[in-house]
Amino acid sequence: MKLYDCATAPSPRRVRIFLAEKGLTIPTVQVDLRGGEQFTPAFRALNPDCTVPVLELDSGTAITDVIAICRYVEELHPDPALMGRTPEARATIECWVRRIEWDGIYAVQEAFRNAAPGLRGKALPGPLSLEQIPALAERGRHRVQHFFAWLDSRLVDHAFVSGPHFTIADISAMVAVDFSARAQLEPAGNLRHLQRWYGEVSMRPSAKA
Ligand SMILES: N[C@@H](CCC(=O)N[C@@H](CS)C(=O)NCC(=O)O)C(=O)O
Repeated sequence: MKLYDCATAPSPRRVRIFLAEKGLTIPTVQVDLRGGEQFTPAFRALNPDCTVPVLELDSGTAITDVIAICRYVEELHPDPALMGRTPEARATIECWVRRIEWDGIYAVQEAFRNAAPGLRGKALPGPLSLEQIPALAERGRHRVQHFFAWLDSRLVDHAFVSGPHFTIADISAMVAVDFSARAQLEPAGNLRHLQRWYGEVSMRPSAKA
């Protein structure tokens, strides 16, 4: 197995944290996204979407999605469970993760990629050359604040996003919060439940991954 990674990118970090929580290390190849290595013919042959992370299996199969990679690893190494042990837990954790992706990670991405000077003509990850749309950056900023308010309310009476246990939902939400700092959109200090949770999850050794 080989993990195609980029140390500075949020999506592969979700996988790195997941692996660290499992106590696993996988040989890693760094892909220089700033230098455009994701667009080389060799990388396109592996992943035509030109994104990381990619988990390349010994069979040659390439898994090109964060959650699909985590699912594969969870099935091979069920402990500690990070994606739920029961059908109910698995389904609800998946709901939280999708919500965090749509309303959190993609909202930060919308705000960041439509405004960062270095991403002109690259408003979305992937092979398409798309121009930035300032109104989308503005919309993204608004959506991120809505997401943080929701996350804060979710954490009022839950230790972690999905309940009493740390899961992939916490990994995803923490990465969304850290990603928001790149767009100067960090959650406000008065979101105290979010801040309590963030202080705890970001102190876990895996957060350094
Ligand atoms: N489908 C992927 C998308 C991952 C993604 O967006 N990766 C970004 C890094 S965070 C990327 O590779 N960007 C390449 C680029 O911007 O050209 C997933 O969620 O696993």
